[in-house]
Amino acid sequence: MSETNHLSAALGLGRADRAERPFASLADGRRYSYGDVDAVSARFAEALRGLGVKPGDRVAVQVEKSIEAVMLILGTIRAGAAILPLNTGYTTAEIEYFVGNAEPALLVCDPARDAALRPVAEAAGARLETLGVWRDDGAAHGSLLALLPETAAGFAETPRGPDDLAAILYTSGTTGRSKGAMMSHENLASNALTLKDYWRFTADDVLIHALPIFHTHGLFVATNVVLAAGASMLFRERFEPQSVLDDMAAGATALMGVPTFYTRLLEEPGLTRQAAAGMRVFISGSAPLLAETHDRWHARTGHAILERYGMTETGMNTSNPYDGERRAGTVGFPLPGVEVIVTDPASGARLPDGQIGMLEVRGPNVFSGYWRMPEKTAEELRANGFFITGDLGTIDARGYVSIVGRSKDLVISGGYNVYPKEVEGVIDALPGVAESAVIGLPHPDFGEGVTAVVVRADPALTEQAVVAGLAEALARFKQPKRVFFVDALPRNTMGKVQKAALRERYADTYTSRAG
Ligand code: MCA
Ligand code: AMP
Repeated sequence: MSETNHLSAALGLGRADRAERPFASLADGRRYSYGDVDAVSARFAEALRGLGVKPGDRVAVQVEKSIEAVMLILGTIRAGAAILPLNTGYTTAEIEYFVGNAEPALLVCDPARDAALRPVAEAAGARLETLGVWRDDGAAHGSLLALLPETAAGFAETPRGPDDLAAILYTSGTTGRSKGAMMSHENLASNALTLKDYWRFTADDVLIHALPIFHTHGLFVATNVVLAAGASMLFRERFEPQSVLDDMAAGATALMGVPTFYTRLLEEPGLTRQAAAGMRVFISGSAPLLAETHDRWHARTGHAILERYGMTETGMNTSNPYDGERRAGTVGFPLPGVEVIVTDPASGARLPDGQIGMLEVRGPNVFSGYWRMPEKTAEELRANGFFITGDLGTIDARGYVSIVGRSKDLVISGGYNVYPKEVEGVIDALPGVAESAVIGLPHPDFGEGVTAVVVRADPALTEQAVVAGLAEALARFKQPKRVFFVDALPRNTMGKVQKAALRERYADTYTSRAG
């Protein structure tokens, strides 16, 4: 039995020697030191214990981004439970599935969602608490803050070993329902420490944190790298280009973002070489960064964006180098300790460098399986430890990995994954729809725009009616930006819908219009 809490120790929580150092600075003027992080997250851990949350239990959280939410997440880890973060865009129907599947001991939501989610929690046998913010400007505090003990003096973390469950992250699938990727303490700890070193984060760094904290990028990359380095962050509730420019002027050294951050910043006249002069590194991931964006950024700021590649199931796999050439259109080298190979998608046989095939990854970052879905786990995680990513790529003679496509039917919109199969299922169930195909089309802002092509059973069905019909079932970012009607979907001789033909036909839907 482990004596320490593995992830907490890797992130340096409870380390007395840095208690005075700054951790987070908020837009409303509040500041948190590392001593505050230790004290407040310990109080959250004690509150969870008081609510009966036991080691190994799941704590599901759907709350707006706040520093209180960060403390709750850290407190969950320190109490030995597993965190289950949920996108704030998910509808009640979507949450119902996750909570039913993961059976958390506790569901924490925004005060405004209490009425909608209480029946969901009750049906799953979970307790429900609400989490607001600590400000006294009329903002709701919620029930959980009132349960925190005044202090957590003498707090002892629940010991957890490297293989113990730290988090469950749901990712949709190309078939069937969403799968909960089980991340261990070592998965998260190893990745945070590796990235801190690879990207040279130190206690002097100041990260602009403008990503959501319910996915890997904002939580296990951005926040954990800051913690592991003892660095600090300018913690922003959402991404706003002007606020990023202000933060760059106010002493920030690093930014992590999805490509949409960079394309939106490029629209700002204030983005200049001078504005970026204090910055050490700009990092991009979660979706492909166009080489054109990389080049424009370099020309405007003098900085080469550092692109990396990851997945929910694996954390980060590859990264362009800190020193050395950051090659546009590539995702760099396998991270230390991570193996990346290219295999024949049909046979699984390893392919020589230079050929295009399935990217497979193995390392301490790779998850242990999908929650209660052993068959799905066996389909994607080989017995030899390699995870079949569903991304098609190649490795060049110098070792740079490039992603050239996906074998999985997936759309990535503004860094959020949307699985066409899930959207098609909901559209097909609408009255007046015969069948549908959902595709991703080039989109100037989101990279890919979710688009539906529908065959009507009722000729009077409108685009507005289709989108309105999805509101209860699907988060906004999954809903099609446009719906087109056709008499029949193009199919090949096997009867399979030819999505490539549809993508070609509607290719300039978003790019030919302004914005
Ligand atoms: C917002 N909308 C979107 C998206 N975001 N639609 C499609 N895709 C999106 N990503 C909708 C809004 O609901 C709104 O709809 C309309 O688009 C305009 O919203 P806007 O105010 O422009 O959006 P925003 O709030 O500024 O958000 C855009 C964003 C955000 C900043 C790019 O989507 C974002 O923070 N994305 C980051 C996602 C992320 O962290 N991914 C990492 C996953 P309407 O007005 O019609 O209601 S982790 C991962 O992928 C792996 C592990 C990895 O490698 O990192
Ligand atoms: P998620 O399921 O949200 O973890 O998304 C993971 C997927 O995002 C990967 O399988 C890739 O398809 C994609 N992805 C992440 N980073 C990059 C990148 N730098 N370039 C291209 N695709 C990426």
